[in-house]
Amino acid sequence: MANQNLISLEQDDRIGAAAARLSMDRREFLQFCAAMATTLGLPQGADAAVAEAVAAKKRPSVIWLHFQECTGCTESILRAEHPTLEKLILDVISLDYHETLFAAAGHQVEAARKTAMAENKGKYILVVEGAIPTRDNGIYCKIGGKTAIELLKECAADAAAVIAIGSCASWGGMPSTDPNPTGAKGVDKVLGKPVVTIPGCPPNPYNFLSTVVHFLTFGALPAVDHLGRPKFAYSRLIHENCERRAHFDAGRFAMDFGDDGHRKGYCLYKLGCKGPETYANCSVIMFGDAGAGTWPVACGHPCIGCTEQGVGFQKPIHAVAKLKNIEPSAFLPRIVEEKGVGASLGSAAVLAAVAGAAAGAGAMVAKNLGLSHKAEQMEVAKQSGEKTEV
Ligand code: FSX
Ligand code: SF4
Ligand code: F3S
Repeated sequence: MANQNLISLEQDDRIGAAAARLSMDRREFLQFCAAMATTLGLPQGADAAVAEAVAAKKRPSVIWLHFQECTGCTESILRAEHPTLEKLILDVISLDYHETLFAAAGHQVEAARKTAMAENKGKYILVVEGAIPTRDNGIYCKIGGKTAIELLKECAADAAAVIAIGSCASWGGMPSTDPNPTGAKGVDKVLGKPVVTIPGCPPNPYNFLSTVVHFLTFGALPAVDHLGRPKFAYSRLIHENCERRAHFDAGRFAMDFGDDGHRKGYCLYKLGCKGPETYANCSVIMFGDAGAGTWPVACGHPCIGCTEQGVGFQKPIHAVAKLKNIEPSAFLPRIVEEKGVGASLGSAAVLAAVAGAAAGAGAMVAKNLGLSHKAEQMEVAKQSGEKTEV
């Protein structure tokens, strides 16, 4: 059923202004906010609050630190293929310190950080990208003459909230892989208190945006699990929503890269897929939003568990995963779906919102599921008008 509150906002001037800023029309903007509310698992009616919060342009100040990492977190946000995602992120926050994006350098940049911290004392969001080297008093990463440990503690002291973005900042990630020569640790270990973590190497930018939008709308970060991960994004195993799950259940596995099963899109479990022990929403909202259902498993590569502490960068890529629990698939795929036309994240999420479905279910409906090679060939042939044998 249509949400009257949201629809009544369509004529609101603030909505018009926000939509114009983002090069969307009003309806697209409202649909996107509805999708965001759905992804966050908010109750019906909260979509209007999300739209108003984004349109209000309160723009919390964000100080973004970089430590031991590859800058992939930043890249994944800036290279988001959805035409509005990176715009939205840069529109909803005021990015007052970010080493990769700053044109200035040296003392000017340090001054900008200190000014932003002083002017927004107690109100800014501290985003940390990268692990913190702790061995030998942290000398393995220094910025502006300070160790990562010193800088992190200084910036966290007056922050309203701390978000560890990426697996490195969340739990050490790749730099902490054995033998961990620099003593790389996650932000929570160095600060000695829990923080919100958005793991992934790199993390999905949509999860970061949704977390910030939640903060904007409610003045608080979203509910998290025992590892600080927002529940809206990390409460399900990848395996529960995987498009290849029907093959897993039926015992159809790719045994080798390029073999018949691999070509047919069979389950990648026996090639080392860590989906059964990795909590993340990649299989629901996909990744990279390149418009064709892109995420590791859809591309034919097993999930390496990049979000999951103790799995990503720890277990050998092709070792088989531990089956954490065997829940029934959260989504039962249709037998024949058109393959290769996955919806963009925005449109898929909008579908979910419009259908009033559970978060992300729209994305699953919109993309291609458990399709056998033969069925796919038949579908393609049907569309091109060829006759096919059944
Ligand atoms: Fe890189 Fe970020 Fe991986 Fe780490 O993402 S993509 S190494 S999680 O901190 O830059
Ligand atoms: Fe998907 Fe991997 Fe699970 Fe197979 S093992 S269904 S490829 S998540
Ligand atoms: Fe990472 Fe696996 Fe998702 S490798 S991006 S958690 S599918």
